[in-house]
Formats: sequence, C-alpha cells, structure tokens
Amino acid sequence: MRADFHFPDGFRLLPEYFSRTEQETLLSLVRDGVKAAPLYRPVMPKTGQPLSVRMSNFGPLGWITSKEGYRYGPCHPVTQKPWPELPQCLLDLWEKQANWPAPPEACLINYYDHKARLGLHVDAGENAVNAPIVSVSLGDQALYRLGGPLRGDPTRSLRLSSGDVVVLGGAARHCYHGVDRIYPNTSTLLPKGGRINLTMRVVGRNT
Ligand code: MD3
Ligand code: FE
Repeated sequence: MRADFHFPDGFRLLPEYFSRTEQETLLSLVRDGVKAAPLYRPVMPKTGQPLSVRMSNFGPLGWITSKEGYRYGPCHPVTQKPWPELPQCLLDLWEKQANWPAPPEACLINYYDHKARLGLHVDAGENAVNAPIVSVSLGDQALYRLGGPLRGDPTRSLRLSSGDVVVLGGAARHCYHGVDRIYPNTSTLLPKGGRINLTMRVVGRNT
C-alpha cells in the first residue's frame, strides 16, 4: 500500500464484469472485426518508431497514429475501408456503465503480445474531454499503472484480468496511465496468449 496515492475521482474497476461465455462472445466479435480491419502496428508521430501494441478499431471513428501525428479517422490506414461497426454488446456496456448522454464513436482495439508495453500517457486526442472512457480486458493479465494529472505524480499499479471493465470518468479521465507488462499464461481465453483491450471513447464536440 502506498500512502501517497488516492484513486482519482471517477476511476471504477469492475472485476470480472463479463463471464467466460461473454468473453468468448466478445473475442469472436473482435476476430470478425480484425478480419475486416486487420491489426496494424502504429508508429510514433515524428520519429516513426513502431509501437509494440498492435491496433485496429470499431465504430464510425478510429484512433490512428502515424508519422504525421495522432488523429481520429473514419477509415483503416492500410485498407482505407471504414472501420467495422461497434458491436451492440459493447454499446450496451457503455449504456449501462458510462453514465453519459452520447454513445461512443470509437472503440480502439489494442493487442499485446507477451513483450508489448504501453508507455505512460494521457488520452488527449478527443474533443469530448469530459466524456468517460470505458475499457474491457480480455486474455492474459496486465500490470496496469495509473498516476495523476502530472507526469511526475505518484502512481499505483494494479493487475487487470480477463473480463475486467474499467470506467474512467471525472478526474481519472485526465490521468497518466500505461501498461508495464503482460503476464504470460495467466488466461486460457486466447489460444496463442496475449491480451486484448477494447477502449470506447466519445470523440466529437463536447456540447
Ligand atoms: C486512464 N489502453 O488505448 S485501457 C489506450 O490496457 C490505453 O490497452 C490501455 O491506455 C490498455 O489509450 C489502458 C484503460 C484506460 C484507458 C484510458 C484512460 C485507462 C485510462 C484514460 C485516462 C486514464
Ligand atoms: Fe490511454
């Protein structure tokens, strides 16, 4: 226990929100999605350094990063086709848990193999800065790190497991976070191992 860390207001962890059967359904929806919109390896703006996480999206808009910068766009950067529709069961999760009047426009699909990491960052590409973010973890456990609004703020680590849902509203929405490691062989959901994270966001103007 760290005495100097308080979970930011608006952070909610819903452990094992989805049953094994529901996780299998979600996984098959992700499989269908990435058949139409293959996972690709994004690169960092300016440097062109590849990220270790592979990505795709569901929904009218998808989060894209390239040498030119970060943006939301309607089409897959490689196939140029529109992103697949956001599955209804994810929209239902949003409806029940987000407590927000508008639906999400983007659902980022992150795939982590055992070596993938996601450095500490703040999600800041959305105009709807106050809308919550709802995320679902599938597959192997991840060591997730949550800090405060400033890069140097104290952080706290927690393990996210398959079926867990995290809702980031309020102050938590503006906090630094990242994924420090994936624990191999901690779930049997993905036959080849690894972890999938689904992150729903409202993109558009906040009015
Ligand atoms: C906390 N993904 O895609 S999801 C991301 O596990 C991202 O793939 C991580 O961070 C993952 O941007 C974490 C949970 C999450 C998403 C957005 C947040 C936590 C957040 C925004 C603010 C604070
Ligand atoms: Fe993030």
